[in-house]
Amino acid sequence: MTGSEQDPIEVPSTLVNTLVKAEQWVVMTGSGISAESGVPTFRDAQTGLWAQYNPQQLATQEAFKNNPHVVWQWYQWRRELIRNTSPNPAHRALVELQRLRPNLILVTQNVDGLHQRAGSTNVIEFHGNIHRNKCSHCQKPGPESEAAQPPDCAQCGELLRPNVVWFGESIPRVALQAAAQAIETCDVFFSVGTSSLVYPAAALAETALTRQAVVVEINLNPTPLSSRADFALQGFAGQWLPAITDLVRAG
Ligand code: BV8
Repeated sequence: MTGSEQDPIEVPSTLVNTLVKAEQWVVMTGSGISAESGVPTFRDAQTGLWAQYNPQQLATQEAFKNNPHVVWQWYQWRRELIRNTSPNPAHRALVELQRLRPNLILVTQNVDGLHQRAGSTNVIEFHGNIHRNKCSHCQKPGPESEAAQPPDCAQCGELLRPNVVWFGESIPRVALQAAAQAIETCDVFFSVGTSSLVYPAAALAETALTRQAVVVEINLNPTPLSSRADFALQGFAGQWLPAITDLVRAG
């Protein structure tokens, strides 16, 4: 089910007044914003062959070291699934919001690249991008590959791996700094479609709460952020974001 199939929603007027005035926006998204495109969220039960695996166990250096072929094939399966999806109204609303608010900074935990496919620019990819590869040893970028097994690095001969941030790995410094800098000065911080359980991404909202920003959460379900956010909008990102965009445009 998607946002467009739902009853109409009402954006709180106090939030509308804030958003019409807010110039510096930071929007942080999680896998919930891609759910309406058909990309399973990170904690959705995996399907078929992958039902027996927990993503948190697969998305690690140890899993790749012990079982590179299984981990690689999991990513090939996800890449193929993502290639067969399209951006949804939530992604497209963020493109329009970035047109209306050119200072809007979009930080995503998602690796699917759907924000860029929708037309968002300067996307901060906090956890990397599933469509890119790098060497598991020398870290040099590697070409995309349809291969069923991880290809060898042209530079050092070790195995290529997806260029995503695995659990236990540091967030790319440039992404971390850009996100932190954007939050320092933002008027409004949106947390969209994330369970706010994965750190340090979840800490971004916590930092925004300690600054002058108005914090807005959009999520189907309550999260650890919901009770602390200034506005906790429960429901589909594909419904709330287009409604908010219409009101800002009418501003
Ligand atoms: C690190 C890429 C330091 C891979 C991913 C405190 C500080 C620092 C680290 C930690 C810490 N505590 C614990 C840690 C360790 C760990 C962590 O956070 N563990 C958690 C599970 C407790 N963090 C790390 O390891 C990070 N690294 O800190 O390094 C370090 C360095 C060296 C040595 C030691 C430490 C790295 C974390 C990055 C992991 N990589 N992705 C891949 O994709 O294969 S994370 C993965 O989770 C995805 O990127 C995903 O986006 C992200 C977050 O999950 P969500 O997006 O929130 O998805 P989820 O399914 O949970 O929720 C979806 C939500 O959407 C739900 O709430 C649902 O209700 C909602 N929803 C669904 N549909 C809709 C919707 N909402 C609106 N509309 C809808 N239609």
